[in-house]
Amino acid sequence: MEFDSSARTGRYKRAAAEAAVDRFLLPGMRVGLGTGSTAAFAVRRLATLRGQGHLLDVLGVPTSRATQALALELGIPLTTLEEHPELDVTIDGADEVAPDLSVIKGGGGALLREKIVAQASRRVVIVADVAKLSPKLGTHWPVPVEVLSFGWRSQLRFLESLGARVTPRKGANDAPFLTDQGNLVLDCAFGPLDAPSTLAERLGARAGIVGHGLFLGIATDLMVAGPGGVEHRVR
Ligand code: ABF
Repeated sequence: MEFDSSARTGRYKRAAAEAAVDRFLLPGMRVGLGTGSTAAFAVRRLATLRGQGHLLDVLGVPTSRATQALALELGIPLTTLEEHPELDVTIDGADEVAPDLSVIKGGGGALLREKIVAQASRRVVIVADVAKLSPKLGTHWPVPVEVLSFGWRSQLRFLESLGARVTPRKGANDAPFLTDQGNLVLDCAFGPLDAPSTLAERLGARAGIVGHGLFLGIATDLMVAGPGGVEHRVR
């Protein structure tokens, strides 16, 4: 599927999200609800189907406070991983998608809960506009790294030593962005990654780094939408 100039506007996100809900959600399922504008289309599609009398027994586990608020606003019944530690499917967006369905996530700052929910799910469906496709992770998007505020400058130096140009993420009024867990996010521009798994191991071994946006071997399916329609890819 080729890049289409209009695809960069994300105009196909809704088609990908709605196709994923229609294809993968079944009555009685426990569903991880992703974060971001594409995932929000999936949440809204679920609400629409519920309004038509379908999927009324589906329970959602939100991946962020923002998604929880949207689901509650739409009347979608929610549960928790404590109640249901294994989920049937999670539908979530991504910032960048590589050909092997490894993805970079975390542009919305929900990367830690998104990964926890995804790894608790039997199926993980990434929904994306074709503009998110990339030959290699890191080509178009930095890797978000969630760090404790304690010692965060040491993490910044560590990440620079790995070759990243590091930008502490800012929130409103130029204050440091805080995740739902109250941690900081350092956006790390490494450029195209030849060995994302090696980088993921290094990040995982560092005390103070509590999460990162490399989702490797986690997505099982991709619903990608572009000018030619919606395509389903399997890892
Ligand atoms: C969340 O939403 C994040 O993991 C990801 O970075 C972002 C994608 O946002 P959007 O769907 O708005 O492009 O899934």
